[in-house]
Amino acid sequence: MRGRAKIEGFYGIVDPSICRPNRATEVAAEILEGGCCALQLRAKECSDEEYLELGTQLVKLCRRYRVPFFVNDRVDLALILESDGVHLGQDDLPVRDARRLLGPKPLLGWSTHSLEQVQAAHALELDLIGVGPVFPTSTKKLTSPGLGTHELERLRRSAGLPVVAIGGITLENVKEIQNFEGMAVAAISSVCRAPSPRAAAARLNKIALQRRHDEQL
Ligand code: 3NM
Repeated sequence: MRGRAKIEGFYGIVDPSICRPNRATEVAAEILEGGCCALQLRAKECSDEEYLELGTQLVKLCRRYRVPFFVNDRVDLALILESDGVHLGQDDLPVRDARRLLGPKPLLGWSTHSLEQVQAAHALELDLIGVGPVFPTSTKKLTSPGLGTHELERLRRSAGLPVVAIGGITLENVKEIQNFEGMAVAAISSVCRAPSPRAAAARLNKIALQRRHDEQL
């Protein structure tokens, strides 16, 4: 398998617009305590200044837990924050250009939504891909109503890179995903809005780690 990232278990994403007001740092700390293989800041509604302020807090927390910190979409903010990785969407800077700006070190992820896009990822210098939405979600505007777990499995098998399954994943439906080999699971609303983000992250992390080898719980 290509890619330098060890992405298994829960991939935490903190979105301040989904967390209760001014609770994003607290939610990030809880996710790190609960357990995750990476933490991403996704803050499309923040100003750049707000993003950098919050990002600085999250970088510090991630360093303490030795968990890689990812910036969503923005290579410029990633360079300023010296993040461990950047996650790009299909409409962001092309992967090759992002890599040229970032240099060789930072990990690079790319969102994919179809087999065609997963196959296109084979030719790119990536460390991981997102695959989704697995289930319907209102957190991100997407044309697909959800790939479903069978299609997710088909894309996981053809990825050749660590995969982060994303989109509408909850503590209940995560169990419908059969095989987590080389795959982590990401969730925004079901963790950021949980009564205890710590407990929600810990549970998702445990399920994803236990199911890496086709184990059935
Ligand atoms: N990317 P929630 S779905 C950020 O399919 C994101 O690439 C997706 O949020 C993709 O866990 C999504 O609240 C939203 O559904 C995930």
